[in-house]
Amino acid sequence: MIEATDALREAVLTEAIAGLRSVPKTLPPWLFYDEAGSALFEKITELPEYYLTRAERSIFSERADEIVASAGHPLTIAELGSGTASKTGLLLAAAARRQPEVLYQPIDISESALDQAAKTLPKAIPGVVVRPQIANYISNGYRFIRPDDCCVLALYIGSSIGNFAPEEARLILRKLRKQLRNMGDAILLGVDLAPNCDKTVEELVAAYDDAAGVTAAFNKNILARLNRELGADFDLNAFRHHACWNQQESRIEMHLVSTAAQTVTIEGERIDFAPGESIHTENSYKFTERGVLELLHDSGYSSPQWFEDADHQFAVALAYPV
Ligand code: AVI
Repeated sequence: MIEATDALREAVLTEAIAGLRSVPKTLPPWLFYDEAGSALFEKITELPEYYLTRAERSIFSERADEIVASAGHPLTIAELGSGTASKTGLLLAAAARRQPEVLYQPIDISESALDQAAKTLPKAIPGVVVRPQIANYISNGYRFIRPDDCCVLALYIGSSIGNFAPEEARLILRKLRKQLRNMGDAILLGVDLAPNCDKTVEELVAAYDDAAGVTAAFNKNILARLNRELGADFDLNAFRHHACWNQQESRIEMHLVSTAAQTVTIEGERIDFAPGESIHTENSYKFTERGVLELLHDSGYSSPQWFEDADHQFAVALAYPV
């Protein structure tokens, strides 16, 4: 068993037991992202099947100047759930071409990811100053800094919004809206597109069920984490990774399916599984342009400017508070 802080261990235990007792069984996707899971997610972003990261990066490579020029001036760039901010450099470089200094405010729960961003970005892009905030943007408050009355461009990219149900997504966007002023501020939202003439359901499912099994390992890491941190006794070989497209909800679902009748024990709590019973671990919602427009309108933003990659796989929407 490895040591986690008491508060984190308590949160993992409470949410795991509640999810595994519910019908159908669930586990919350934030449990994916311990050190091992974050490393597996980085690997996912480089897989041939996982087109999302490459498609979004290609939009920024081609349109960063246009995106930044459409936002107010001078600009400070803030980012929710920035991680290591690997794609953000393209937008920061575009802003640094228009003004001598750009303040970048990444907000994330991972201190190590923020440290890496703070170390690498100013060296790579002269003029960029990084002011990280360690916060969980879902449950904690956060505040953007406005040096010299700069306009704020708030990034919520990487399809992160897709991991939340529509009502939660609206709450996240409304909370962000409260930080923005009406003049010159903007949000840049990255969304993965629903199947269309250029994207089949099979391609979409493959992005969540790759041939090398990295996504399967990422999904099973949630059980491995419960074994490591809570001393649970999940047999990882007795669960199968399953990814499927739910057309009605317009989302990819990830599940861990029990391959046998079995009982797992966590902190003295016995959880029974029937053969074929699943634990629902993640939803990844996919959007149409109309769906994004409605989500933004409902959350207090204008109709967006819309940027897609050349293969119509991914989009970023630039919208203003109304
Ligand atoms: C972080 N998030 C946007 C990823 C996604 O595509 O929904 C998480 C992920 N799950 C499986 N593969 C990647």
